[in-house]
Amino acid sequence: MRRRGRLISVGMGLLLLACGQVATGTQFNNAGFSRKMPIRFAGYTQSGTLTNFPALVQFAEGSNGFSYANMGSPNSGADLRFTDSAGTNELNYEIETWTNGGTSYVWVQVPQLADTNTSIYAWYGNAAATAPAYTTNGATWDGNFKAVWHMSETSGGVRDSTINANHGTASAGISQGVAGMVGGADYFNGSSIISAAHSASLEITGPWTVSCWTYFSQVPPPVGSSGYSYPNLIGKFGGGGVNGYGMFWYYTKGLEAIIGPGGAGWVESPKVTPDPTASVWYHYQGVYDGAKLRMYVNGVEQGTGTTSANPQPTSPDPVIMGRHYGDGAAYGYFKGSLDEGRISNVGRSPAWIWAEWKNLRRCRDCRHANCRR
Ligand SMILES: [Ca+2]
Repeated sequence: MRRRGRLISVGMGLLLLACGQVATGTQFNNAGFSRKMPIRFAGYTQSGTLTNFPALVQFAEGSNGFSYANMGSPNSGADLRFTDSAGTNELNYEIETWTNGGTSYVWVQVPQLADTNTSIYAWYGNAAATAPAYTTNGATWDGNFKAVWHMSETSGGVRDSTINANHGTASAGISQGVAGMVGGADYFNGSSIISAAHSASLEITGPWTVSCWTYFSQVPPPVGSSGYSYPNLIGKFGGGGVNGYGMFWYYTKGLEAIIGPGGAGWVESPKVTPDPTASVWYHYQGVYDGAKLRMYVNGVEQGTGTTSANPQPTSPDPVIMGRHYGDGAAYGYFKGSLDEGRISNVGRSPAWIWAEWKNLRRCRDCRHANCRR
């Protein structure tokens, strides 16, 4: 039982964003949790409520009264819990990286991100608490997410955090765990790829959104033996390359979102303008809402979209990151780093796209949880 008077509230008014159907978690029992910290998403200035939005929350020693020493499991974060602003509805979360004494990155499923007053609570300080199943079973990512690759591994596979288990395989030449936007990222050396095998969950033949943070080491990307370069950032193409969806560097044109509607050539979004600057992180989102194909850079739409048709099936071809659909040696590879790759089977709203960019951008700029910018 919780002893009255023992619960300590720490941190006031964190300005993080700073860093369908609403998911309903279990009723939270705060017995045994000695700390309670409010987190306010004051940076969300768009109109429109975002449902089940996975928000990045940072924890850092000394920020807003937070100390790892006050946790029951400071080495793992196993006693971390989140609730809605009422303190009753427990929220799904996933730890991307946890560093006792350093900065830790946690994705929290916020039921409704509505305005600058949206807030949640973090709870901790319970040595008896163990990590709930939802922290590792994909529950933080609702059914619209078909793949989420955090790319923080330092070796082995590239894990998909969703329930779909679309795990990626890194070829030789991928350096895992390099500096990224959130925790680690993957570096592509100009002759390497990450691929994720075909699955039913990735066979999208309607609206979609593909996103990633991208750091080009070379612009335009290095050419292949043909003298051209056409590497995917993230793309799933099949049918000889004329079916599918993704974001792609189209030689002489630049970075675009592309749909293969089958047989009639690709449909291309307006290109990214201007071309990216090398050695800078950008957030790219390719979005098809069932009518128009659009490209966003750092939350801003490029042009006004292109009328498109649905992507056609790509089975049995995989998702490919970093290379042309069929032949990297001839048509080139991406050289640089990718972080936080995502595929969804909905066309995300402009407010959602903006919030995904702003949330990470602000966390990266702040580097600590009590940033006031
Ligand atoms: Ca990452």
